[in-house]
Amino acid sequence: MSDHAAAWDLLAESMTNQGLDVEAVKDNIKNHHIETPSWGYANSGTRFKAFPWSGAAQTTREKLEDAAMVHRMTGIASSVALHIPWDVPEDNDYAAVLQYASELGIRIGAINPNVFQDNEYRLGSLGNPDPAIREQGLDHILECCEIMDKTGSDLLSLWFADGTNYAGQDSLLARKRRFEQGLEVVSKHLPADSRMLIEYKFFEPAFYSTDVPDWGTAYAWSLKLGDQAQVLVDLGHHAQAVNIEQIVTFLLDEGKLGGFHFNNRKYADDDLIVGSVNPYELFLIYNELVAAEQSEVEHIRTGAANVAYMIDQAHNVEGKLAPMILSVLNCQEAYAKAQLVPRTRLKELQEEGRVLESHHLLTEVSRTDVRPLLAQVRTEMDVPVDPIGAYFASGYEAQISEERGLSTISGGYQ
Ligand code: PSV
Ligand code: MN
Repeated sequence: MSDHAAAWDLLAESMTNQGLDVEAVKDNIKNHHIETPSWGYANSGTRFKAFPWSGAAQTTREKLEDAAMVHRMTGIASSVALHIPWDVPEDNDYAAVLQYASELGIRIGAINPNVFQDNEYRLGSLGNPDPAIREQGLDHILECCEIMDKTGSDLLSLWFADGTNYAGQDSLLARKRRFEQGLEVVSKHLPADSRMLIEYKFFEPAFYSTDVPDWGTAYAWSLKLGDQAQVLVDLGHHAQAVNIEQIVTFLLDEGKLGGFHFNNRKYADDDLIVGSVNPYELFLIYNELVAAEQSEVEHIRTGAANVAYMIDQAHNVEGKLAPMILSVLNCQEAYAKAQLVPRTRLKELQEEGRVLESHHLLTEVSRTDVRPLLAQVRTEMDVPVDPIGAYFASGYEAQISEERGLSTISGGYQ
């Protein structure tokens, strides 16, 4: 018996002894999909320097090929988010993009408008004091709604760089109202059965005020805008020490958690590999999500089933595909651990006010070595047991490096 099989037998036995349905746990892990971002496969950098990476994708076709490779290695990354205009195809031929994605065995996920990189947006997009610039931003977002139709996407991810740098620069009230007007127009143009996810960020690039600074603002607007509007939680967009899992739970109960942009950070919006700095926080977030999936309350279960799990990272010095694969795997590992939480026992301890024991129960689960479980799941899914090792052994990195070479073209962020 291989080491993996022996370790799996032991773990499966202990899971059964704890009353867990082993087959259901494996099925849940197999069905937990993580979307990757097209911009994560291209060159990117900081405001100091974008170091070119040999083989980094330069075209949308190449980004799709890379996303498909990540999917082949992991089996759970079958969709890729597009960023417009970075991913506008030649002759606007979205049918060709769709066709190529389907040949590669993947599909198009969220559509991300870009209302922050044109010179006109110096003072913002939907919050801009100039109505003509607001119109320009709005037109672009409405065009993205059409692109959703053309690509079969049911998610519009909205992130705004809008804000002000100096007190007195603009009226905070006027900016709030301009945003509300713009977002309302967007909500009326959404394709049927699609959702708009409002992303918040408390700082940067504006330094004095940010127009969508926090989940409260995104939540308040999504309430006003109706059922198709929800909140997008990007892990890098909070002040230090903010309890993200608590935000997640609140939004789930209110039916307003639309999705995630996973990444990790040490100081700010650093775009690091998911779980690389704080895997415990990632586990705690997943613990709330899995609790919601298993909730007795129907609307919480439905809301949890519709959460869009996406990665938002632009890797600058560590390569492109391997860190993306690692991020997907780290999400999967946190999800797997959260499946193992004995929820009935935890609830009993909580209700009896047994603080130390409830905390200890949760932390013990977070320390479980789920690698034999994941190895078993991957074997059953017919994907590599060691996806990172398999990626390096596949020759793909050398192949794209040779075919694509070293380019200074950035797929988005410079
Ligand atoms: C900028 O902070 C950002 O990383 C946001 O998180 C967006 O989601 C992403 O860029 C794509 O525009
Ligand atoms: Mn984001």
